[in-house]
Amino acid sequence: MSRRFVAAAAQLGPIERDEPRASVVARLLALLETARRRDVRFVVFPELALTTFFPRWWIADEAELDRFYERAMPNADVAPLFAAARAGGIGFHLGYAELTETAAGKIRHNTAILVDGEGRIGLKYRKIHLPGHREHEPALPFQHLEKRYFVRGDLGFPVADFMGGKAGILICNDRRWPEAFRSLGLQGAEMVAVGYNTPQHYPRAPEHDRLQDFHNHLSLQAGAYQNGTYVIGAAKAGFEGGCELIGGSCVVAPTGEILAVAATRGDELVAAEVDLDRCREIKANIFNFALHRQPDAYGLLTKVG
Ligand code: CDT
Repeated sequence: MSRRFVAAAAQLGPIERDEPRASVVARLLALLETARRRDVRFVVFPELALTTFFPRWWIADEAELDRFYERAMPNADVAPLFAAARAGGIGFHLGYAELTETAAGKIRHNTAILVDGEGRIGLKYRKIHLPGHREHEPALPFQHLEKRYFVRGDLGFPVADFMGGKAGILICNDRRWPEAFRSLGLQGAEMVAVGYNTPQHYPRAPEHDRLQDFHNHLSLQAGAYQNGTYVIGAAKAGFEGGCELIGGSCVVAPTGEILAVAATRGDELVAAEVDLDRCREIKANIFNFALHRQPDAYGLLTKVG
């Protein structure tokens, strides 16, 4: 498989709380069709791409909460997406809420997968850095209940052989943590898919509202450069459920340069050519880990407590 191809972030505009899966999947299919016409081989959909960003609400009714989760992947709702991707030979990344029934009860994860051009799931990741809070905080203009609605991912930070190279996944808040990117970089990641839902307004530090787009690109660009990897960041954007989400979906080169960036906060395909061999420019030079890293001096990084 050629290591040179066009990759894209498939940014999504708002998904409202009652928007049916069929309608969301139709939007994903429209973006995939645009990708096919533009000869894109890999498409990154956002975090929790099948539903609204439901952690912004306190949901006391368990049946209502369960509605936002997938119990199997693929399933009947997303089958058309898998079929279209297979027909077009297009790989994709998809974020979704995952519910697993066990003898001990329900386990909930914020999950994302890579699916290859033949419709096979090649990698699964469960979000490790879950931001926000566990309890209802009615004084806030909106909630961020990821700590309540998900448990920490239990799959580590895996990479997989994918699209002729090595690929990994981070989910939203993970991108702000250099350790998460470095965990993928240490395994040779050449392409990292990052879906995100990031509010423009941060109620605990509103003075940072104006910096949200900057911090997004700062994190994605630093992660790309410091690990010599392409990064494809895909936002859920716009006014969703009364909350404004940033856009800025982009494709970042291993040099840290943004190759393409969204111009809207709606459904938009943001595409750029990727040449995985360009990762060597960084991996063999300034961030040649074998030559220059000093892990025995980094003990503090993994010290617990
Ligand atoms: N989805 C997600 O992880 N969003 C967070 C918001 C942080 S504010 C609680 C982010 O890091 O973008």
